Amino acid sequence: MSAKIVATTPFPGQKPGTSGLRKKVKTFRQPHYLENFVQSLFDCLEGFKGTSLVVGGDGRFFNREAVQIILKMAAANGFGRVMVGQGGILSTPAASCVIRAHGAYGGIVLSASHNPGGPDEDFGIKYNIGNGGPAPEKVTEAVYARSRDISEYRILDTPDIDIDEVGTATLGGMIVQVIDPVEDYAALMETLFDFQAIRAMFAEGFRMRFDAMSAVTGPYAHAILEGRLGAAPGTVINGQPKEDFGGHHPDPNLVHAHELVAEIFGPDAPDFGAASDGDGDRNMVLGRRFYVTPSDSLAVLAANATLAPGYARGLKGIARSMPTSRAADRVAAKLGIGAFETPTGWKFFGNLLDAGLATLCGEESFGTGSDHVREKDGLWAVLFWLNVLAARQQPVEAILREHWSAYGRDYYSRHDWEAIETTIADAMIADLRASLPTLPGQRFGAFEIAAADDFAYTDPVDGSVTSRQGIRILFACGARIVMRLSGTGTEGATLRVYLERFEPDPARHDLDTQETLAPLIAIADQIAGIRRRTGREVATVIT
Ligand code: VG1
Ligand code: CO
Repeated sequence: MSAKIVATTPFPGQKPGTSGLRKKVKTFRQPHYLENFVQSLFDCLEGFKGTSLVVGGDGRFFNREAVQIILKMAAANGFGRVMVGQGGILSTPAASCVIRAHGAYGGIVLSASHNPGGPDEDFGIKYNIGNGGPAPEKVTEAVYARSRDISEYRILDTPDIDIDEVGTATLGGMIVQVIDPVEDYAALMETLFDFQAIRAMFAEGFRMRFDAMSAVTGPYAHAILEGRLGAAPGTVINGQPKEDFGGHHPDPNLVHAHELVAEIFGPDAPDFGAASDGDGDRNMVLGRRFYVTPSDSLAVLAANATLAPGYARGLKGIARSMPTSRAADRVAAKLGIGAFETPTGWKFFGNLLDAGLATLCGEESFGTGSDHVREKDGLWAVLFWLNVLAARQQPVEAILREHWSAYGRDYYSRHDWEAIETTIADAMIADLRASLPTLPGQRFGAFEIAAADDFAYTDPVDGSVTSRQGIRILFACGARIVMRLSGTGTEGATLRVYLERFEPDPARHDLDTQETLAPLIAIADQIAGIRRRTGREVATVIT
């Protein structure tokens, strides 16, 4: 068994986005394509000979083939050991957990997250560093640069290895350890949350539904919710990972998690509902006939954090991505702890977590997490909510209403305009940027623009600056519009419009969200010319 050196030519356009490299499966299956990326990555890493690498993915189509390629390339490049999830499965947060628990050099996660899977759909690959978090920009930029002048890669010339049985084998000089993908993760969760109280709540008849969306969290949810916590069998739906996610978008929002949403807003609704995305790092949380916005979820968990044993000593700080509503900031202010505003993408939280500046982090895009790993973590958020519910013995809705009474409510919505022609989207953002100086002072009915900018972030730990992270339009009344282009789409461009309006008065906490935000929706359209430029009338997805 010998390492083969294969001559190759670079592929253009392998630029990784906010979460690694995402392309159509067809693109990934071109000869040498995946290999080029993996070799470019290994070429940019130093001192990994003999160390461990963690590998796993969300189980989507091409996951298994990709795992085999990576195993053979890791062996040919000199890794000492690869820890791979059984069947090639590891959720993103579990991969982060395994990297940290075993002191691995880093990890490769195969996923395109919420993007659909299947032979004609999406695939993705991302690299996580030794702290368990997504590779920082300087690494992804280096990999991209390397992929543009790569001329050869190393791979072992050997048959595929069995990854379906837990155990250890060798591949060339490298050890392949097939691990239970749930074990380390479940053990970590038990240290953070009051499993006994949650178990008692289920025993008393508390009902929940968890929609794994035929993606990676199925095995985790079955083992933890129905197994360790004793939730009734059937609590987990769509719990079997499928290569095409059953033909759905594994995106836990009101649009895509329709089966769960129908039940939670239906006649015999359970007490609590939740869903997770393709790779298990996102979460949607629902009470009986009640939707919790991700921004509110972060704020409520922060305000109630000390109810969970893992956070009983309090929080160091709270970080949120820029487009996330400012609900969490008010909790941080009340707790007297730091509040951080970062660009979209979990990698920007890494330094804050490592430096002990923040404990909880969240994104409006259904991502919540903490310093227990270095990724957002869907099931963690669900368990955190269960812990809060078990401790407070109140319905989700009552908890939210009390929270709004104490802190005010942020009406919030995101409108996604998907698959816009790239040239149109780019021109729209360029024109918006150019118009920024003219915006302050402009009036639209009762709404006057107080400030407008293109968000730039200076990392408080390493001083690095990330600019052009989204157009922010702030109104004198405190309302806000944010517009930015998605970095994770695989088809054309996606414009994301984030709308937000603060309402301190509890007598006005029962309004319809879209109606309340309607003036802002109209202003965003007027300023950016969305309908005129796209020729469309409504956003593709509204959450
Ligand atoms: C989206 C979300 C962002 C998230 C990113 C990765 O990015 O808006 O908040 O961090 O997806 O999420 P964008 O650039 O398309 O807006 V995922 O679940 O990879 O897991
Ligand atoms: Co995800």
